Amino acid sequence: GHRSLLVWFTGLSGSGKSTLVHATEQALHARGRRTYALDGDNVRHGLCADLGFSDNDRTENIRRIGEVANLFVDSGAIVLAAFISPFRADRQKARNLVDPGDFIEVFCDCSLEICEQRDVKGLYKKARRGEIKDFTGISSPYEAPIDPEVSLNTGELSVAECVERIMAVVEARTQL
Ligand code: GGZ
Repeated sequence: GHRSLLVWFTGLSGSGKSTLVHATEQALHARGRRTYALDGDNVRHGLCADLGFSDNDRTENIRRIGEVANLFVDSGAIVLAAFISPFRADRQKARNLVDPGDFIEVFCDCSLEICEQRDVKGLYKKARRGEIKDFTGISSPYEAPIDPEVSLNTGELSVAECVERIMAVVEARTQL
């Protein structure tokens, strides 16, 4: 079948969302599937350039991304979205935009300790020093998913293992 989907990656900064989106895209392309990836790089500089990281701005960020993602789903693509999306209610609204069964929530479950240890971009260090306010996990909340379709301990699993688990769910959903 050729079913379009919205695969929604949520987790802390540095939990592996973008890495997994790009690795999953490669796996989907290898199977001839059309994809579209949304992440901070193509959204926060344009569509959401007016938004910061207050609770209200994050909610509006996720609202816009959900709407855009839904348009790409309408176009027939498998959409992969990588955003912290810290609020359960906002993720639920994104889920409700697409047909039931067309939303796959992927929880990139990595402890704050590991994300902070890695600190790929040095943002946690800055947040601890008070140089970035409202930083997720430090001075802004993260509400973990309660019943995600896929939950990945990204601190322990390899990228390949994570992609395998995501692909299993995607394949099951698109082979109807
Ligand atoms: C969290 C922040 C912040 C604050 C800048 N809190 O690891 P990154 O750098 O590349 O990804 C993070 C990104 C988060 O943007 P999102 O659009 O995904 O957030 S949300 O879904 O909550 O709207 C991080 C960087 O932006 N960043 N300031 N205060 N992350």
